[in-house]
Amino acid sequence: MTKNQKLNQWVAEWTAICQPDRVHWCDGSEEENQQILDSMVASGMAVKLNEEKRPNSYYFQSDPSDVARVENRTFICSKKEEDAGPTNHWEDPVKMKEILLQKYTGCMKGRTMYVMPFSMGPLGSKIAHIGVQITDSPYVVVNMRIMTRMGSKVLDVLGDGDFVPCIHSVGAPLKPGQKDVKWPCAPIEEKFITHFPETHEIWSYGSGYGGNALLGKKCFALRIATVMAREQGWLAEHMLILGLTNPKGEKKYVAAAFPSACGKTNLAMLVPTIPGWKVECVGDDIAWMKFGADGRLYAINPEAGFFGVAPYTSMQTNPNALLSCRANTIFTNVGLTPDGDIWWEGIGTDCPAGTINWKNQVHDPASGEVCAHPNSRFTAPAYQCPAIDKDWENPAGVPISAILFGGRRPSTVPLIHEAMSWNHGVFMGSIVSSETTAAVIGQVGIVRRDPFAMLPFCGYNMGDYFGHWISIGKNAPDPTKLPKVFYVNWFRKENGKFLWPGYGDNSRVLAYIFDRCDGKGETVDTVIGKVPAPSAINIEGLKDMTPEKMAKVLNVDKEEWKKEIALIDEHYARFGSHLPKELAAELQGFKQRLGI
Ligand code: SAT
Ligand code: MN
Repeated sequence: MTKNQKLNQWVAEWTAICQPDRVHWCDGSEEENQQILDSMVASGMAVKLNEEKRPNSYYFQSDPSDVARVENRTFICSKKEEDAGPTNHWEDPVKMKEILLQKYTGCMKGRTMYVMPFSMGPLGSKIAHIGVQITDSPYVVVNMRIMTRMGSKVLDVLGDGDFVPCIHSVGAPLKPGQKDVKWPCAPIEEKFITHFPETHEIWSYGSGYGGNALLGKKCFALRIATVMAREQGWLAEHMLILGLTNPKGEKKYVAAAFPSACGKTNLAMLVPTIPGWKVECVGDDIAWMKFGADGRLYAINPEAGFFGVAPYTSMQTNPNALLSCRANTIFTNVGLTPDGDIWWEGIGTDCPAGTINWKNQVHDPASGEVCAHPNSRFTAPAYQCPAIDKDWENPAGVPISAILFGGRRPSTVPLIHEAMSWNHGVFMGSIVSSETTAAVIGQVGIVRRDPFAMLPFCGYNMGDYFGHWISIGKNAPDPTKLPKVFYVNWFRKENGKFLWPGYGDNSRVLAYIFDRCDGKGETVDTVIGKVPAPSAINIEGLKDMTPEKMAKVLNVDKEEWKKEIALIDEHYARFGSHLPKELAAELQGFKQRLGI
């Protein structure tokens, strides 16, 4: 119980609906966390990992049907369908609440209802916002404690203020005496991840998986926050934030949007291969940005941890991520070794004999099956990252000099190009496209439009969201201080092989971006924007790279882009009258440059 009447009332109301056996208000303490973990180990939900190898860390296997976000079960329930727009699934809010209230009735029988007050963003920051999640999943509680600032401290900051109410149940009530399963959840067609943008509410049912169940993350910090940001004139984005320091010790911050499982965590904490440069991490998934008193755009990371993709994270590809999960980490759907540690494909060592796979069977490397699910995850506290930026919890945020968009594109899109203006940058963001990954249930490897990497994360009409980005440029206190906008593609291929080495060598591209923000770095104008002059990107010491190969990496082929135009036309047509006229003009200008 708190002094906040609205909160007490809300909890009482939902207790009556869900009918849990117990209600537990989370204080966020060490002791509470340990108790919950111990009880999960006792019930067989969790395995405690070897204390010497992986201190205070735990292992979980999900139900095979509950391994990723479920976009076709994710709904934006605005009063009018048009306000959800063509890219979201819509349902009438009254009808959806009717359906869900039936499901929620008695849904926590036999379980504990946890009440978790949490802050997205440093406690008390002006850019931060508070939510309260109720859940019947102890797994969700221990994850939320890593991913957000969670517990009693939040209630002190909340006072009698307003919060975003987040309701979550795994949708698996227990009958008297019924034994629980390892990972309770509802069948896929009974999962609902729903958002009510007009009332800033989140109702999630039937899934225990990260993006569906840790409601501070995608549901609040993106879908509901995009709505709040539009109302209040700021930006809630699917972006990493990194600090970049050059050999002279000068520092700039960069924000970058890529779809899920396209390497945001790797870029956010990369170890540069070029001497003298340093990358530090502010966040790896979400950025909230507001203008500061000096007219610059400032970003905070609303999260407090990393919910990262495990496979192919190694001391070679991302040592800082691997070191972030050396202790105090939760692992989900990776492999479990006989000595009580974790293993996944691409971790950099051979799989120890007798390792258990994510489906709880002894892994047989000869079977062709993977040991860790491709979307298996680690949940690690951000402060454990050796490359964490000293200002990652600065309540004022960090000033952003450049914004990057990108995706996985095997062809057409060069390593990097630069927008000619803010509106052109918005155009670039609006046409982001990428091959799909295992982060969402569905087919992997098909190219789809994923504007601003926000396709599954925008809480209102995507056309209006484009308009909001245009208006940020228009209303900027000082347009000369707006970040520069770039589009990158690490994934261009020739004969099925990547042309660019990626990972730490992406620092070469970051160094070029740094120079461009200072008005340096030689460029060439092309139909899609400015690309680096042939020698503007430092390829010194890069094995297997030649000027000829570099030319392919940077090539802008007009014929390929003409083919792309048909796809952009189709994409834009979906937004009808919600497409901002500024973007229609950008597309028109692009066509003219292509001579069509
Ligand atoms: O949505 S999750 O946070 O579970 C992972 C992702 O898609 O980025
Ligand atoms: Mn993400």
